[in-house]
Amino acid sequence: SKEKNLFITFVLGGPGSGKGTQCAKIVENFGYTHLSAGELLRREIASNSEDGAMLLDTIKEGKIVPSEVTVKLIQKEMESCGNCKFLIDGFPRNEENRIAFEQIIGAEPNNVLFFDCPEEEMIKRVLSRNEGRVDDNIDTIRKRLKVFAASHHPVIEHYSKKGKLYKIDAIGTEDEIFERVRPVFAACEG
Ligand code: UP5
Ligand code: MG
Repeated sequence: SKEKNLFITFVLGGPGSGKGTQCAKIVENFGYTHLSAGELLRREIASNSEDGAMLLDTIKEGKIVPSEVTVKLIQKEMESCGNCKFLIDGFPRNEENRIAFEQIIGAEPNNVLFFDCPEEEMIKRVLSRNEGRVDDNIDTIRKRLKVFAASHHPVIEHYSKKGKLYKIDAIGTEDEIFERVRPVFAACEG
């Protein structure tokens, strides 16, 4: 991966903070490849992989999957890239994830978005989503929020110190929020 011209953005924020929604808009406007770590894990479960039962159990409990599993799935997606501009959505979730990515991929993100959203709003959004996700029930949502609260600070702090963090107020309409996101990517063009 070192010889390739990689450009990586990590897209972070709690459950239902709008990561996937805003990634879709970034893809439309700026032509990135969107890799949702959660989607890659759900796809792995659906494909009846060896790890499937463990992954399903971990997701139902709102816990974080072993870093190696997630990073390998991300790595597989990154291998055959055309433009090599990636949005990595919902990863890294803790310091161990972050360090494993840097070691296995041999790269760091160029920038990091953090969608800052109050818990009540995240709960409301996830409960009103209707995609049949096994983790979109109030019990699992509470567990996801606890895990998020207990693990994201060191990651955010690390990238903040490096001057790579863009904290975005995630309250407002989808379009209002995208107008806060746009300048981060517009600055990378040209
Ligand atoms: N919505 C979006 N924007 C809105 C707005 N501005 N106003 C009102 N509504 C808005 O949005 C959520 C819902 O809100 C949608 O219905 C949307 O229309 C609406 P979405 O964009 O889907 O939010 P997102 O932040 O992507 O929420 P998601 O639930 O996907 O976040 P999670 O981080 O919880 O889920 P993820 O898929 O990343 O991970 C799932 C699980 O996989 C984790 O809990 C964990 O168990 C596991 N996992 C790992 O172990 N490791 C990883 O690296 C990644 C995942
Ligand atoms: Mg998502």
